[in-house]
Amino acid sequence: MDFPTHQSWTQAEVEALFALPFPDLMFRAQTVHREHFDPNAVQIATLLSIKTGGCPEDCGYCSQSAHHPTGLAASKLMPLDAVLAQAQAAKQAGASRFCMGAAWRSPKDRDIDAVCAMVEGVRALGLETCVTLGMLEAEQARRLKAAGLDYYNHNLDTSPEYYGSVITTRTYQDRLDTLAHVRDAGIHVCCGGIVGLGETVADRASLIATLASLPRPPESVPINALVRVEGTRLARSEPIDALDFVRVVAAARITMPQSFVRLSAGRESMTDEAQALCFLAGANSIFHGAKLLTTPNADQGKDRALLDRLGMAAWS
Ligand code: SAM
Ligand code: DTB
Ligand code: SF4
Repeated sequence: MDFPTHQSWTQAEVEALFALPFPDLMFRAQTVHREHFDPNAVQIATLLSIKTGGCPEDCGYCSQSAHHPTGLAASKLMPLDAVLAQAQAAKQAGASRFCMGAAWRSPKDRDIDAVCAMVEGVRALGLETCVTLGMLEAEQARRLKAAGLDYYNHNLDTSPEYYGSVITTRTYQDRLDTLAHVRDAGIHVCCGGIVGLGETVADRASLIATLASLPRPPESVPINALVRVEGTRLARSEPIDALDFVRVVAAARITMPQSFVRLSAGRESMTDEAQALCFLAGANSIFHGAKLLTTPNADQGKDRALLDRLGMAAWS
């Protein structure tokens, strides 16, 4: 099959990428990667949960859903000074990007006031900013843009076909609407998904094709491997094979050549060798820090040692 060079990809075309012999897939991904990025650099991002737990949504994977008995204590929105102290520490530890997440279905207008102040403060430290706050109205997106927000993260999570088995409290269209508001406000879109939710290979291809065929592809594409949290509905899902995970990263790179592809949740349970293959496949960002939002992240010392062993550097 001839693969498209244009922006629109079908599920069948992405399935054909997955079906390529691994060396051919990796070669294609590296070739595309080198046309647009320094292949030896990764962007270091740090995550902070600014409002944890008690979320009314029923996302089957999430530790923060009130539908799940995960034992996670719900907290209020963090105060500005505490957030800025964490951002400063992240910068000191080598991060150039700071991502703040809140366990909301959608923020209230007064929440937006508080988050705008956080965005301004984090930017003033010289860090790129990203927030993920749930569904957003058009005016809320414009206010975040005015505060200087660089990226808004809102994931499609999985294929349109499998979505209903993962989340019932908001629709795929709700997510697409939020992405359109973010795009229209002039904020960069950070949108990806999770694998290892019990989806099929066809679902993975459909997710990637949907992302790549958005009116404009997201500038940032996080690929998460499910962190299986005890008490969540999907805690017993079969983990994805490491090489199949690499194939998803490669397909994201090939179909969205100019986007940052972020090796996001799930690194803690990946070998160094699997992570190295993800970098070869075109991943060029990692979350660095003791925690993701609520779960442990890969060890920070091991991250530094891995980048050293690979001769790779932090992108800035
Ligand atoms: N509440 C907001 C929302 O869902 O839009 C923002 C925070 S939410 C935790 C951000 C994203 O993290 C989710 O869309 C999902 O893709 C990812 N995520 C959450 N829990 C995860 C888990 N256990 N493993 C992997 N990814 C996860
Ligand atoms: C994304 O795609 N992955 C990050 C970020 N966007 C907000 C979140 C990962 C969360 C992993 C589970 C946890 O720590 O609660
Ligand atoms: Fe709530 Fe976000 Fe978790 Fe879904 S993923 S339950 S919306 S915090």
